[in-house]
Amino acid sequence: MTFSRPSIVGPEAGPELPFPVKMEGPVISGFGRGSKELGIPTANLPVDAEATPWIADCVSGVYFGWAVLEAARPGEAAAAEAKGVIGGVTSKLGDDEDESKKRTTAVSGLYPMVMSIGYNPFYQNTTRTAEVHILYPFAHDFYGAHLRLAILGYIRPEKNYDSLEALVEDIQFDCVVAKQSLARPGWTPAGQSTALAGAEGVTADKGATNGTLVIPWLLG
Ligand code: ADP
Ligand code: RBF
Ligand code: MG
Repeated sequence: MTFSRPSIVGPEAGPELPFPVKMEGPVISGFGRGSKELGIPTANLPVDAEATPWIADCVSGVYFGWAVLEAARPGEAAAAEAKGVIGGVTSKLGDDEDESKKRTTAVSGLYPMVMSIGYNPFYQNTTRTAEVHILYPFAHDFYGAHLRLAILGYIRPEKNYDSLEALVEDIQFDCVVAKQSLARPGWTPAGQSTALAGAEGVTADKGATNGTLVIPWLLG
């Protein structure tokens, strides 16, 4: 299948209002439909009317931006760890302070993301969900970790599909759109080393920090 939609969205200079939009919360369990098996695991966030009043009125569809994953928040890290989900490396590590730091920061960082907000017509959900696919191949789950999002732009409305393959293909193209759109300096956080640098299909050099985008609340 060929795609007629553009592979880069949003103005060259950077995000425009109402973006950036903030969303954050602990990574919770989703419907467990096997997104992971499809190669597109999605970290689900609580849709909370108080924390994100805008979400009830926003257009359902696909958005993109940056995600800060913090596996090291007191409490959350401990809870996630108790469930054995962070890193999966606990058995290899001792309990001294350095080792525990390594363990809880194993997945922390700034990552490009693409997300879906809506009812997923393909599955006919009755409640609205927010699910984030981080564009980085993690080796392990991070349920319970704190995820903070800077949503920077909108890609497309949500759709129904004739087949699961068609849905997956469209999502894969969303990932290309997000990566290419975020690779522009006006869309890349200033002074940061991001997982996007050196990503396949992206021209930024490894470790490049040529971004000019400033979002004060993104990093903490
Ligand atoms: P669920 O239905 O519980 O959301 P998924 O199959 O969507 O299950 O998998 C989501 C989980 O996979 C996330 O909560 C996270 O712990 C893990 N995960 C691993 N890699 C990624 C990734 N690149 N993006 C998002 N989640 C990921
Ligand atoms: N579900 C839909 O029913 N229609 C969509 O258009 C749709 N777009 C999505 C785009 C992205 C980037 C992501 C991460 C998910 C999307 N979903 C959509 C949700 C999808 O059905 C869900 O993640 C399933 O669990 C995948 O098997
Ligand atoms: Mg999910």
